[in-house]
Amino acid sequence: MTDKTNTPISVVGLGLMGTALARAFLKAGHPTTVWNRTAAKADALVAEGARLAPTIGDALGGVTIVCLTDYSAVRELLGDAGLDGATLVNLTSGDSAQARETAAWAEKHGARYLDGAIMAIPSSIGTDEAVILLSGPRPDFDLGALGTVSHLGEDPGLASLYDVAGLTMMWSVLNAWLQGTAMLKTAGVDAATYAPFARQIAAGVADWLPGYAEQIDKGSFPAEVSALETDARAMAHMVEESEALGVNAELPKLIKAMADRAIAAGHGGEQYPVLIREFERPGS
Ligand code: FVH
Repeated sequence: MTDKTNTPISVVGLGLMGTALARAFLKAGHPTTVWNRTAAKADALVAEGARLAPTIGDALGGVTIVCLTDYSAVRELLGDAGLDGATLVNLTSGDSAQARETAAWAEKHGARYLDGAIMAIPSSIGTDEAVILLSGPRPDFDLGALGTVSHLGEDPGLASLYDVAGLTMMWSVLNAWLQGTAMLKTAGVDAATYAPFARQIAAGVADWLPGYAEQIDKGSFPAEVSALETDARAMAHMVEESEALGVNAELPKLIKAMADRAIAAGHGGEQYPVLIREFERPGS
């Protein structure tokens, strides 16, 4: 691995995120080159010590971090840039198919290509809380200046898959919290009062994951704590309560419908993670 802070880095795309990435590299002491379609966005970084590449081609000398709106912008920008010999780390958000296609495309043009995903907001870049996922060829350079960096494997689609899986977790948890908040507000309980209780429940559920994951990986779901048919009775309360209170019942109904289908398929005596079948092969 090359020295932590001496690797020359280029950052292409100086939106909110790209600017934070470039600033973190500068702060860590990396010689940092920047390029942006709208050149004025580089001014502050240049004042802080970055070099402005006059053309996109000039930005492709060292390890090049790309952070644009989407993958079509990446292909549009880099299509004519001359990628032979370049090392690209594409931290633009997308899905795994886009990542794999872009990896094949970049490699065909002679570039070494890593895909990546940023699970962080710009203000946390450069701290341990910023999770940066990489996949593709194992890097021989260090991007630790950005935060907690993990290389997930050779498949370039993995970082995007983890990203999407993480977003699914995030929005599902938030929606569940909002559902409970809406219900409690009908009784005059404000969001701030409910939040610590909700947090405790979410943390408790998070503790179940390793045991449930073991059941999924073994494909065996003995009801050690509760059977799915018992859970489904509690789900009915969730639907009925929401409807009676006049709050949105779509999420409770979806949760119950999935459990009902698994029960109808003969899994009512098994434990909750047996529902993985409903996610993998609905109705099986
Ligand atoms: N901001 C965030 O919190 C999230 C956190 C998680 C991951 N994302 C992803 O990061 C990518 C960039 O997001 P961003 O917030 O920096 O986005 P913008 O501030 O809108 O900047 C977009 C940059 O992309 C440039 N750009 C767009 N199209 C083109 C193109 N055809 N050719 C060249 N550059 C292009 C744009 O340039 P300009 O408008 O300033 O000239 C900006 O530099 C994104 O995938 C998030 O999902 C961030």
